Amino acid sequence: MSKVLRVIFLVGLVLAVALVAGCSSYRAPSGGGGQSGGGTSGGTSGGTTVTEQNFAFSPQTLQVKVGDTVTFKNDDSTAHHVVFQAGNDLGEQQPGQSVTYKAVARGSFPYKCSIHPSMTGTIVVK
Ligand SMILES: [Cu+2]
Repeated sequence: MSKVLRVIFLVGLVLAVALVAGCSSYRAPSGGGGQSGGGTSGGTSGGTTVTEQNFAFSPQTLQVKVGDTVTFKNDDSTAHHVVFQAGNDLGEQQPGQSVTYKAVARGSFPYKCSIHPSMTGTIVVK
């Protein structure tokens, strides 16, 4: 009897957690409207720094060489979390924090912010 109650309680708990998680991941930056493309049209550039600002990566496409270290700098007032399509997870960055990504192989490496999926970018390694 009490075992059954405990199972019911646990199921309820799991559902509540799932609900909360679902709600919080639903929240998206819907402000603005006409912000498609970002500041630098096209947005391909050299250098080794990607700035996270206004819920966008700048430049959106960064070209580097094998062996370069790319720095992602969070210049926003909210946390971002860079995750590469290939699996590299750079972790969550609080405002003002930087993380680095080492370009070890040639290719095109798309990534996005796992908190704000509309934030996407690509590192092109030559
Ligand atoms: Cu983000």
